[in-house]
Amino acid sequence: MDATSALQEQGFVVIPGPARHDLLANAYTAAVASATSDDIRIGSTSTKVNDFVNRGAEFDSLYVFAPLLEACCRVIGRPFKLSSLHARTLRPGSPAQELHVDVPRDSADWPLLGFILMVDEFRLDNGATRFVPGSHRWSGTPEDTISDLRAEYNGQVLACGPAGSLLIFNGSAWHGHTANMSSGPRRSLQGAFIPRDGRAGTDFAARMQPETRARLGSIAQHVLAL
Ligand SMILES: O=C(O)CCC(=O)C(=O)O
Repeated sequence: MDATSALQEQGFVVIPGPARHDLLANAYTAAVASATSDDIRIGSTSTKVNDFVNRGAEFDSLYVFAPLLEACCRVIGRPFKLSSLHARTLRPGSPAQELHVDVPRDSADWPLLGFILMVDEFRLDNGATRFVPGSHRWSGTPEDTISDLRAEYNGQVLACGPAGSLLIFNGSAWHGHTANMSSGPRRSLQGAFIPRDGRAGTDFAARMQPETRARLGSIAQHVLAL
């Protein structure tokens, strides 16, 4: 199945990403280490760092990557913008996340196109994201349907890939990270595009740094709604 059909039929696809993964991993480590506490959120399984638009040129190619923008055209189907771009390090030993959708259908932010750049390889043992294929077409949510949201779901598929791969998914697909049973972190860059009239998770115009603005091309400026 080609990538377009996979996204349409299964609700997710893994493709080669836009950047060299070794450069990406070094830049990720440096950017996370230099973030200030107001941009860091330490959750029960993961550590997140906000706003990777303003953390280095190494991340610029991600949110203007042509296959990603093409996927936005298909899934969102009207003018769109970037809503968020953050780092998520899933810590070793973390349990599986609950199955969920990213946005309810009655939200101004629907349809949502999500993406995850695998800074580390996503494997069966280190927390690869699981998906229920075809669930982006279902009207019910996991919360309405399942009693144990962390349990394995019949027919679920793990989105695995080598470091540098890009996972693109329909935000209505049922998904969540699996348990990280390995001894290492599972690092990723995660973001979402939403309809242009929706409310972005990050106000990129307000956060824009002069050195970022100076290097942005017209496509980047457009998707950031500057
Ligand atoms: O990190 C992952 O694999 C999935 C993250 C996710 O689904 C979320 O944060 O909503």
